[in-house]
Amino acid sequence: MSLPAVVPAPASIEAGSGAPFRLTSATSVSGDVDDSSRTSLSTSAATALAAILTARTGLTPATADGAAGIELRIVSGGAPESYRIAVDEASVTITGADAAGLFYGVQTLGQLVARDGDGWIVPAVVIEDAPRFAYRGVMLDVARHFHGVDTVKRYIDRASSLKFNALHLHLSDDQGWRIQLDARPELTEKASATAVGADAGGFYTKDDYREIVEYAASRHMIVVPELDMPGHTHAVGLAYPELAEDPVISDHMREIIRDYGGQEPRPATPYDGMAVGFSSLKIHDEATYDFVADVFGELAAMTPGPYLHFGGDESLATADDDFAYFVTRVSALIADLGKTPVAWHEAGSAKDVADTTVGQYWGYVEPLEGFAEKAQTFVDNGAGVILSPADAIYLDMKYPTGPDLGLTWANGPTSVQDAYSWEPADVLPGVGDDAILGVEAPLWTETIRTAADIDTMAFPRAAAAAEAGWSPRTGESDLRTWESFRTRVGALGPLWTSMGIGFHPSPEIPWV
Ligand code: TNX
Repeated sequence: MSLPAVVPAPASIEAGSGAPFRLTSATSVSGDVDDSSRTSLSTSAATALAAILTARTGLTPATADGAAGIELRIVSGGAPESYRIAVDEASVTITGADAAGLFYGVQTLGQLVARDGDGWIVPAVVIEDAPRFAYRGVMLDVARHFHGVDTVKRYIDRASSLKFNALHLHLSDDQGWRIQLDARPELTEKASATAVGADAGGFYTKDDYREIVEYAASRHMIVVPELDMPGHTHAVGLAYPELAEDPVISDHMREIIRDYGGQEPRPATPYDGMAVGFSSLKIHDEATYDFVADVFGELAAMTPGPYLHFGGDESLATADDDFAYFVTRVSALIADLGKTPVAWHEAGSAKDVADTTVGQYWGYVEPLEGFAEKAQTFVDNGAGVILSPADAIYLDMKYPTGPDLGLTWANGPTSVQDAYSWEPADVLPGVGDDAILGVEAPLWTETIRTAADIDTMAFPRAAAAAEAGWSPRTGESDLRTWESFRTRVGALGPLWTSMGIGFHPSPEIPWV
């Protein structure tokens, strides 16, 4: 008998021999959800369960005693975020080691629900599951194109259903500054109105940001806010011309302008093209560090999660020594705020980067020259790395067959199989599980304008990233093969459709 399809693949799954559990209008939900002392812990799971069952089946489970029930329990002691599901004819029991584990058990249950004639069943099964990595992220670039609170919430729903637990928001870039800060109101007043292609910009008010953080928390995701610097800062110069160097137009940039169109960046003029690497903050001006202290100080106070990301990628207009000086100072400043700095791997060229800084590797599955060495700095410091290999899980890469969206620079187009076929412990030489904090799938938005665009680019490829972050390593589970993955993802089609996910119906996947 074939196993039910679960994505990301669970640590262990065994089909039961008995009859399935039948979901009916009399099915009840009970357990820690009714225990008032635990309400805050378990409401997220009960709410998620009701949402999934209603979307998928139209049934509304009652939280009173019913005919046969789904029981939600938290029993502490297990690994963080772990859960167990046991299904037989009489009951469904989900036990989480913590509230997040219970929530993930509910997500798995949502995938198990299947049609049976006119009714709905959950096949008899026992699943024991826990994540491989503590950090499982998605990144959304809200700077190249702004995406409002509702779109971000939609993405949180979708990502948390795949057991992602971090939402990295790329809040600033050359094209715009997207977060209101009381200490520096000019940023959103003067540098948020535009986006790539002269599209409308936008920004989050402090209330918007709080709403996103709270919504994410209710789905067991932290928000990792990024203010990218010292490059990617043309927009800062619109608000504070005195902090910005004039744009540096390289040959590489002329190529990008030739390939993708757009204007050359000019001082004090909004930039709406797609080139990178032309802007820099002034490195040897104390006013720059006053600015950095203001923006990260306020962001730290607004952000309950442990991480503040300061970018550091593609600072091609900043001299190497200056870049190292800047990275050293800014990482120390963030550490002094009591937060864990995160930076793109280039920041590892600064050997004095604060030693708690986590590096985010965006090179290829097979690192090009020099990339692994930079990432190694964070490993040597004991802080570790987040893996975002661009040729596998950059969700903004074009599909080989698909909509006319996305870029191709990272060995693209990127198939679903490309997104799946890599093993985290095999990317950076000598960097194994204990130095890998986790996996993150970025979605840059130069060409991505709408919530529907996000769905198409992220699904199904985000599921491949989820599996790299959550599931047992390649070779340690029969489920961790491309053949298994494509079949399991295909089986999720009806659930995704019921959730309103406009996934790309890639011909690589045998959609049910
Ligand atoms: C590279 S790789 C970037 C972004 C672009 C992206 C487009 C990295 C850290 N930065 O600035 O948006 O490519 O794919």
